[in-house]
Amino acid sequence: MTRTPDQLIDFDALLTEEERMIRDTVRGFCDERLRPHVADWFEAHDIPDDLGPAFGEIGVLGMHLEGYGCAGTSAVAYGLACLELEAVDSGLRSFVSVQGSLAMYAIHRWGSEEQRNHWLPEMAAGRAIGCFGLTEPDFGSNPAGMRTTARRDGGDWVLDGAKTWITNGSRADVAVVWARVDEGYAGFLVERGTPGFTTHDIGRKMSLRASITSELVLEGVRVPDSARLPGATSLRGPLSCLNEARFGITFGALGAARDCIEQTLDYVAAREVFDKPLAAYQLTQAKLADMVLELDKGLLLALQLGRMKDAGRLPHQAISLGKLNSTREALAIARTCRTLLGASGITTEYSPIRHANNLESVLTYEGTAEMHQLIIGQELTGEAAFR
Ligand code: TGC
Ligand code: FAD
Repeated sequence: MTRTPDQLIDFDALLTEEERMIRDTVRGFCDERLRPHVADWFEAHDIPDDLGPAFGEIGVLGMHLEGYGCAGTSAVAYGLACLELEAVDSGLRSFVSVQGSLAMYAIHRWGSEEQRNHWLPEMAAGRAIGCFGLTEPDFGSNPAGMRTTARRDGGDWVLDGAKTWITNGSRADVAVVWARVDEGYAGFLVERGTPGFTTHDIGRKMSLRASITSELVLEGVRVPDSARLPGATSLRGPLSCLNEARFGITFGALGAARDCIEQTLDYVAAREVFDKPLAAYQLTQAKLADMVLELDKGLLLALQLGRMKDAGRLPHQAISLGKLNSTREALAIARTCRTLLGASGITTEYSPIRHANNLESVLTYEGTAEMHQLIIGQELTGEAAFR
């Protein structure tokens, strides 16, 4: 009998020894430090304060970046870490994605040497937390319309506007804030406590409850020119960071799917209906077979994208294929697993409904499924159908 859903395709044989070692280290950390507590964090709509340093200790924060205290692993190894984290909860993978792929990547790619030296080692260790403020109340899918502005005032910049749905916004020591400037768009490092900068957490979430989501308000926030990311002058700045996070999600969402299938395999073996195990019914097996097929296809696509990324030839349109496929299929798998668990599936005693609710956010953030269809559509036809 196959023990894990990816054994049929011998997925491990496609990984290097180092990739398997990193994956197993993260999996061990997840089993010991995260999985026993995650249902409580989800229930409490909160995460512990020491998560950052704990992630820093195992080296997953900015792990695919080079230098400045970062591990410099392959993209595939980073993807596998995301997969293991999201097998626990999408909110925990989000913490790592936002820190490493969005905030740290923005500083690494577009920042000055001084900014890199100041922030990256602290962020890699989880002693400093970052957030990434792109979305605004009226501009989510279309960040080009943003209203947040930064205007020059002597040697300083003055920022006004609001960002919303910002992961870790109120926990962050530094917010990467994207704003409109006379010449286009620019990114700024706004430190917590800067006068005029406030945050408010968004409550009553039914999804990503083991994650903090906040609004950022900027009212006449004055920062020096040294807080501007000097390399970013157009929307390419923030969109290049999204590529990194979307790549991580391509692997990550499949972790949530794997966890749902594993829990469901155990459940259907133990649950007796009409005098025999639920696992022994053809309708159950058809669902299981289809889910494992989608998971394994998703893993092969994710790995191919990872190999292309490590070879330096991954177009952002191909990342859209991965983000769209993994989130859409993982959500379908989580919902199907929920059906197999019957009434038991509606409580957080079992993971599928928590994963399904989380995956609603994952389908939406980092570009909605529709945005990724449009990006792929534009690549195929040459026609931009966004506007
Ligand atoms: P467009 O005119 O196509 O491009 C503007 C400039 O950007 C460049 N570009 C890219 N560069 C790098 N990577 C990409 N993926 C890029 N896509 C475009 C382009 O070459 C151009 O550069 P330049 O220098 O010539 O000016 O832009 P557009 O305004 O038409 O928008 C295109 C569209 C709709 C695809 C884009 O706006 C988009 O992707 N929208 C979705 C927004 C989104 O994904 N937001 C995510 C916010 S962060 C988040 O959700 C975090 S969730 C927490 C977690 O990750 O766990
Ligand atoms: P809208 O853009 O209003 O879209 C609503 C619907 O319209 C969607 O179905 C969309 O696909 C569709 N639509 C939009 N345009 C078109 C079109 N041209 N054609 C057809 N359909 C269209 N943002 C950050 O900047 N940083 C973060 O850290 C962050 N974290 C997040 C955490 C969570 C839990 C969530 C839920 C969101 C987070 N976001 C973050 C915001 C996220 O990126 C946005 O929610 C997302 O980009 C979609 O924007 P919107 O919610 O404004 O939806």
